[in-house]
Amino acid sequence: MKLFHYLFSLLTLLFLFQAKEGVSISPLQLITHPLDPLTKQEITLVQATVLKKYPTPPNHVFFHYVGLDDPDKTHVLKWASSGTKTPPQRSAFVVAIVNNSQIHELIINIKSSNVVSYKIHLDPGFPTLTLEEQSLAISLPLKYGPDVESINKRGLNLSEVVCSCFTVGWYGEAKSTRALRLECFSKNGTANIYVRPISGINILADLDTMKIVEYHDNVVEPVPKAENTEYRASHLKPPFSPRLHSFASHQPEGPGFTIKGHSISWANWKFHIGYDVRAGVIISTASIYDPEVHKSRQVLYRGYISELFVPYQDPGEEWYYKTFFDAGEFGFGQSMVSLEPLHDCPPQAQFLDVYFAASDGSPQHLENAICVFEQYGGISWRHTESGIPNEQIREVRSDVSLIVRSVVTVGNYDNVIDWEFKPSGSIKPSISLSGILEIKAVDITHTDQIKDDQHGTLVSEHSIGVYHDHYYIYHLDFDIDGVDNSFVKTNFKTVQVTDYNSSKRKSYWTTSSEVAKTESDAKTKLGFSPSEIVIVNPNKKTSTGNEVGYRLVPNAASHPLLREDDYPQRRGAFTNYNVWVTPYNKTEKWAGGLFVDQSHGDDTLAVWTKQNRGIENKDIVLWYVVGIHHVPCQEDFPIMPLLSTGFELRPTNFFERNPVLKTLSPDIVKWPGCGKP
Ligand SMILES: *[C@@H]1O[C@H](CO)[C@@H](O)[C@H](O)[C@H]1NC(C)=O
Ligand SMILES: *[C@@H]1O[C@H](CO)[C@@H](O)[C@H](O)[C@H]1NC(C)=O
Ligand SMILES: *[C@@H]1O[C@H](CO)[C@@H](O)[C@H](O)[C@H]1NC(C)=O
Ligand SMILES: *[C@@H]1O[C@H](CO)[C@@H](O)[C@H](O)[C@H]1NC(C)=O
Ligand SMILES: *[C@@H]1O[C@H](CO)[C@@H](O)[C@H](O)[C@H]1NC(C)=O
Ligand SMILES: [Cu+2]
Repeated sequence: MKLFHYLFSLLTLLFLFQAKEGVSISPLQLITHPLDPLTKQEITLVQATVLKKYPTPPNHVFFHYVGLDDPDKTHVLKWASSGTKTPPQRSAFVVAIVNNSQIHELIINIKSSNVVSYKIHLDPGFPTLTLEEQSLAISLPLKYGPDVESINKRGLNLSEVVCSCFTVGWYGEAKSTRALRLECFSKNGTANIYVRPISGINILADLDTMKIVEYHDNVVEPVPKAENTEYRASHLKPPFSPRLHSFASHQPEGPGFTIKGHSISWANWKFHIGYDVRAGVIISTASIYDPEVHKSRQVLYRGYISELFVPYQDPGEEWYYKTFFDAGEFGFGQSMVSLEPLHDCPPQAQFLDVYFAASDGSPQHLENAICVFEQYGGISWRHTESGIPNEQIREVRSDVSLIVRSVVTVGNYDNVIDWEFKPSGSIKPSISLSGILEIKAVDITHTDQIKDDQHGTLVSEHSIGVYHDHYYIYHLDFDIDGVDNSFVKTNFKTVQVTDYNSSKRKSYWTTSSEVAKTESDAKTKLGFSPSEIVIVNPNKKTSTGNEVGYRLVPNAASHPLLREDDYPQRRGAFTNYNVWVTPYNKTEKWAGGLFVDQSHGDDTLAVWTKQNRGIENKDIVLWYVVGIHHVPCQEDFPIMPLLSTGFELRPTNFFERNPVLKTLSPDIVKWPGCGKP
């Protein structure tokens, strides 16, 4: 009896504890920040609201985009500064295709479940593909008589063929319908399908009718062999390379960051991790604590990858169309994959899940989509002083970084997307590419046999790794100590000394700064002459009179090599400059346009900036293009080791002095069984 009573109390306590937990923190359900991504429940509500307007049947409704409609920035900032708990009203933006052809844009008030506004999109360009239509399309060739024949004719086994879909691009057609190109591969003897294309077959599928509408079988090059294409450890034969020694990461005090809902606090940083089915991870309302003024100061209102443009450089019939826009066409967020604990992220990482809407509007769950972790960050600063007699001075501070990581896998390529934060105030976004090259099958086995331009590198027998680019464009909405900011370009110039009485030197360099007044002034091609790119708040100065700011430390710049009037380049015209600045405008989110599939390039950053709007002492957005011209090499085959690039956003006269002067190195972990500290 007594035992029973005791058990009962324990259960009651547990129940109460759980109930309390449910009310206070339930990260996936409760909105704690106005920029939180749509929850599972909200996606369901949005689905119901749209289907109430267009009931099925008689309508056919497919959801191509469901996401948070950005709350007004002024409301978000007011919410953030007032400390109130209830976030502003939430709305969803939806792009749905009704009855297989009408593209509807809807705004839905989530609380009242009302369609607030809607319009039909009639201009060129189609919405992001759904995962479902892609999977339907890739099953078409295997059921299509002529294709079955083509496969048999090549002596291949139909059950060992898989197909993949590719967006078709735009090449000057006045009108077009939604379509995909299909290409098939052999999986006989390898999981590495992309290096085994079945060439010579051109297949076009119409997406509205979900039927093959064009089919040609022409040239036949051999399917490259399966040998030496495997990458799965379980399918590789010994001997393996020397074993790497183990590492341990251990945080006896636990992680140094806390995640509440989607808001992170760590060291001197506070920021929010959002998610969008098109953009993937979105970093917002990042602010840093300034010990001099005892408060947090705004840095970045929002940062995300707005588009990724990947044009291949083979103009032939089977390749010319391969000019992909991975965010707008395939959805960067939709293409995120679950991270593998312990390998994609270290043992001490914490994970966030995400939800997005499937094509029927129902919420889909992606587990472990984002991870957050700390890692050894190298040296923060150091000095050895040997100039003072009889004194030994050596001061070294070791650093810790915080990383927010996600992986976007669009077909063959994997993009590891990191946002690294530093206690010094730096933010270091980076991208690392891995995955598999797209291979063109050819009839040669040695470079001696090359006659024409092969548009790539012979990376293995019968296998050309085709030249291509990866251009990522970041949307970086800085709010340095407030929304009104300016863009300052500092050029370096050589000065000749003319008065030899005053100096023995003949020359020196100095700087001259220009504040960009309009969008045209800000357009910058980097790498041709040295310059510094800084966003400042002209209304706020340090005690010595410098404008507070953040600098863009770019990587090696890359510039487009296509003609500006070439169709893919018109659509990807946001790569014409490395740096652009626009006045903040809620609707200007996607550098390649809102409707990118088969777009004509009339809604790009390059078009918006023709308005040449004023950008001085205004709420401005910096756009930065990170590009890689990829000349494949044999080491990229059969799978590519990580290729990384990145840049730094670094405080510049933002703080009065080194902000980590008084940041001590983390304590040394006393590891059991290890003698030395
Ligand atoms: C879709 O087609 C159905 C059946 O023809 C029709 O009843 C419905 O009104 C159409 N929906 C729209 C939005 O036009
Ligand atoms: C599949 O691969 C095996 C071994 O690599 C080969 O013997 C066989 O002929 C292949 N089958 C087809 C249909 O290509
Ligand atoms: C085709 O492949 C399937 C599955 O690998 C196998 O069961 C079948 O025997 C193959 N057919 C021929 C004709 O090789
Ligand atoms: C430099 O000094 C010499 C000798 O003192 C003088 O003659 C000359 O005028 C000076 N030049 C200038 C540019 O001041
Ligand atoms: C916002 O951008 C769109 C597209 O460029 C433009 O049509 C609209 O006028 C802009 N709004 C403001 C307030 O500038
Ligand atoms: Cu590449």
